[in-house]
Amino acid sequence: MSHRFVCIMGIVACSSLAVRADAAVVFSDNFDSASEGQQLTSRSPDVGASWGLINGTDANHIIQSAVNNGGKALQQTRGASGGAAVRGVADFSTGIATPNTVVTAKIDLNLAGNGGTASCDFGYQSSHDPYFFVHPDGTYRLTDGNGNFSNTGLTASTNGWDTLEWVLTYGADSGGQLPGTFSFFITTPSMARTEVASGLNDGLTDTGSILRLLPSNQTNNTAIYWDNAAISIAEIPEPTGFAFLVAAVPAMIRHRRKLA
Ligand SMILES: [Ca+2]
Repeated sequence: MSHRFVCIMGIVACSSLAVRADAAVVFSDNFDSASEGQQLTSRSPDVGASWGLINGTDANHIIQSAVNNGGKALQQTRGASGGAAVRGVADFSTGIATPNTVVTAKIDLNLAGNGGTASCDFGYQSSHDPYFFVHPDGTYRLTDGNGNFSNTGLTASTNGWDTLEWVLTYGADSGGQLPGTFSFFITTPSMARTEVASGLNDGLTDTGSILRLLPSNQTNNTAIYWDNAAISIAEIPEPTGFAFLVAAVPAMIRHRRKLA
């Protein structure tokens, strides 16, 4: 192997290492460290800034172990006349909308056979947060960042844990805003992780907006359950070591032919 080839391989290896950072968790809560019966808003998430009340009362949001997807989970109860919603806010310094990143957000939902429905917003988008919701007919529906609705055609489990997951890609900054597109994945007790939507338009997000999740109970007189909420951010590799190799090897071969 020529000295020049070894040099090029060395550059490729370094370039790969430099751009492939692991995803950083900027918000997470599995609720397991809470005490039985504790109000959600009285504690901080495992990772991230805070849980805040959006709708209803603190007593509508209790951490318990009777229904859980590991350890403890959040019970969200909606009364006869009021909403129930909370907002989990990511870390203020790292959990922000950043150019050329992939943001993954996940949360587990259990309707616990109570006839309830639910929704959850994700992101921070100035005009319209993308969100999923369980329609009264039981199917998972999505909105994009422009408020356009789509039906995944999948029915929410009535008594079991479903995992809902956004994978959102932010592009380059343009005038202080980030264009984004996202895919949506659902896992149920009877279905492996499945992509049910892709290429949805997230609209424009102000660069530096703090990321958040907003789980909400949408049916009066029901209790629903949430567990394992998380948001992570990974940088998009650019250019990848492989792309560099594809570009570099033909040039190297041409160079060697000239020398021969
Ligand atoms: Ca848990």
